Amino acid sequence: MAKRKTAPTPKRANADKRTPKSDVRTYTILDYRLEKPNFTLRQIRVGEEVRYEVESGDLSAPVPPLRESKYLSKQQLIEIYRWMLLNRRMESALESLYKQSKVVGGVYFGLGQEACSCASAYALQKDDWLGPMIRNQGSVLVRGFSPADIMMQYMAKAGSPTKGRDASSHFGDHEQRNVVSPISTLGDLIPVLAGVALGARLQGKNIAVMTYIGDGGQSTGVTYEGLNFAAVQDLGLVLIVENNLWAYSTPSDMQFRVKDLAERAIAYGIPGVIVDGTDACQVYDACRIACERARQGEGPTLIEAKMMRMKGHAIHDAAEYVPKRLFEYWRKRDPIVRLENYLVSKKKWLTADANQKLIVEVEQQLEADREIAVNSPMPTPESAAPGAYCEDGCHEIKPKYAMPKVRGGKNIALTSSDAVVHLK
Ligand SMILES: Cc1ncc(C[n+]2csc(CCOP(=O)(O)OP(=O)(O)O)c2C)c(N)n1
Ligand SMILES: [Mg+2]
Repeated sequence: MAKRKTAPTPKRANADKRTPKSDVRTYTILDYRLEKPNFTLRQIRVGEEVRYEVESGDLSAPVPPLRESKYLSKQQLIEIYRWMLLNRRMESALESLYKQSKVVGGVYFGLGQEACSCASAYALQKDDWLGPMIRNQGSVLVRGFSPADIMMQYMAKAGSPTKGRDASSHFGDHEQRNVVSPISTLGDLIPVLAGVALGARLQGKNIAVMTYIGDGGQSTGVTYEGLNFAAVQDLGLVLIVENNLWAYSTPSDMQFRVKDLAERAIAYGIPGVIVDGTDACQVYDACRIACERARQGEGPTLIEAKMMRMKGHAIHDAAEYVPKRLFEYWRKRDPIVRLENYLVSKKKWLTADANQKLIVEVEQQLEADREIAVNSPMPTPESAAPGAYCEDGCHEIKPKYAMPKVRGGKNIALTSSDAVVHLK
């Protein structure tokens, strides 16, 4: 049989030119991890449904130890552990409240991400600012909101930080706690926090401003714009990229092509760091260094925290598309269990009794806060108007209760007398 002629391989433009050594650039991404899980997933279809299976990767790898913190004292690490416990117990209380139909709207969980939220916010100082997202209720607790505040918020109670105007985590505190309210549009908090750092700079001080973005949300254009702005202005932004492997039902390897999201830092010209997001010590140390850099006016840091979203996107999502074996793998890396073992068995910084006492105290605190939240009244209709634009009543907005202006898809023209906002 005649041999088929193969077409000559096209010559690559620069194939003959050796790259001179001086043109080779190398970059460093600091990686704090003591293990580097590397799973690939295969998409499968079951009828109409799309699911995933683990295709490769060692699911039986032993759980690594926690990395020793360079900075945390025994007392500080126990405090972080307590915040993480409070974070988790509060979210399970919220789940029960939801099942009792007491929650208005949905509930988002940070299960498996407590070390990332609590240990990062713990690295902030009083003058620094925080911009939490939905999975960061732990950060919000560390920053001084009580579990009652958060539970009232989810139940839209009158006593909640937004006085019942929002039914999830859109609340902040610009006066005392330096917390910017989360913005649902993913990525939008990043330029806002960069702006906070710029504002502080204009007032003569460099501060650390910390916010979070997911593996999905980091694909947005505004993430690039915000972080690039912070980079060129040397603003003290600490951006924690929460790579929890899923964005809704999209696995992270369908979201980006780079191996590690920390590599994105190279393109911004800023330091990039990888931490195991289930190891509170690693999270804290990386955040502490990033915050110090920020306060020195040295600019932003991108920290990629690798972990796993241990529930569905929100309470309505049973996460059927996630391979069960992946859940099992990460369950063994539960951030609270790992820290508990470290404190009790490895370091012996907590006796079994002291640990039990601490857990009981957290539960008692939570029960007391749950009572406050459940017993808080719902807001009155009249309370919707005051304080919408300012707290002190310097703008008067008269409530007007009437029929809706739009009915059956038909617009009813507004007249000037319909205007109900009176500004002084
Ligand atoms: C700009 C924008 N696009 C889409 C959405 C809808 N949305 C809300 S959460 C979410 C998934 C986010 O995934 P990820 O960023 O990985 O965060 P995670 O939920 O895993 O913490 C999407 C697509 C949104 N809020 N904003
Ligand atoms: Mg995600």
